Amino acid sequence: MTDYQWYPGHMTKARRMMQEDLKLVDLVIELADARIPLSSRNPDIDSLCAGKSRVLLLCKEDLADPSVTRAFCGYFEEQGISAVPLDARTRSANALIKNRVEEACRARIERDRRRGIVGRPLRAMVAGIPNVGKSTFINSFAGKASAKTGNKPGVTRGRQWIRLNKGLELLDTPGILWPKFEDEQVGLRLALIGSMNDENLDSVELACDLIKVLNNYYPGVIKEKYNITEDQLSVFLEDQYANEFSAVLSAIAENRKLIKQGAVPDIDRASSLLLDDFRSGRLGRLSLERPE
Ligand SMILES: Nc1nc2c(ncn2[C@@H]2O[C@H](COP(=O)(O)OP(=O)(O)O)[C@@H](O)[C@H]2O)c(=O)[nH]1
Ligand SMILES: [Mg+2]
Repeated sequence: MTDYQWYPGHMTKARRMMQEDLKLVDLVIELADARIPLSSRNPDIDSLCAGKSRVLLLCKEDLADPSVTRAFCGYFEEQGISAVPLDARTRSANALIKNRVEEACRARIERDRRRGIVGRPLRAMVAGIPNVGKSTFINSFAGKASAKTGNKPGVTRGRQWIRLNKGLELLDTPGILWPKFEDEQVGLRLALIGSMNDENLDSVELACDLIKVLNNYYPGVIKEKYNITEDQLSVFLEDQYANEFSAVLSAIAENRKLIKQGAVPDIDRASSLLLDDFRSGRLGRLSLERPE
């Protein structure tokens, strides 16, 4: 979880650091989450990166619905954005990404050639919202433990370049971007994938929202995984803010033997279990958005 709160001051600072680093690079490698490729993109990325080449990586594709990810790649392609899905923990997409980087920078390479400039490497930086996989990707792409992984923002900012080959250098510190806040649904999806600070969230409420979202896109998943009956689910969906709001959570608690003193189903633990099962892929590869 990120423990970083995006107060206006933090956003101003993040924007300033991004703008400084952008002066140094030809290309931005933008990271989004494959499960929510729209909600996990920074709202100002287009204006921030105006005039820069760009490649979009859809991280955590191992957790996302493959057919939805394919649809999103087509959707971005139509907008002239080259998108590559990947599991950032592995190196399997490295060659493809290097190709896309060179494609995206072809105009600059040509211009250098016309002007007789030789040996100037392309310079790139990685950017994205917290927890999207920036450090993990830099490690895999650079092929050594050159960037810290983990969830603590605010690591010292020195400008160091990682030389990937003769033609390509990567800024070792990624640009940390703020997410979209205006749209409530966007905030909910970010919370569901675990990219908001859980301490400020009501896990029972969040788990109820997850059940609703999943029921919309993947009817059957919750029922099958936790042996929930159609009745329990429909009572929940019809009456979620009344007394029976926790019918499904109670059933999950009973199914998983999460029982409090007095034989009461522990819906707090059931909520955490459900969220955790979803985030770690134990409910399957599921996407929470579709192309618009
Ligand atoms: N399953 C999966 N987990 C990933 C992937 N990329 C990153 N992670 C995990 O997501 C968490 C956040 O990654 P990190 O690289 O620290 O994100 P950053 O805040 O953008 O630098 C870590 O626990 C990573 O192991 C991916 O492609 N698939
Ligand atoms: Mg990081």
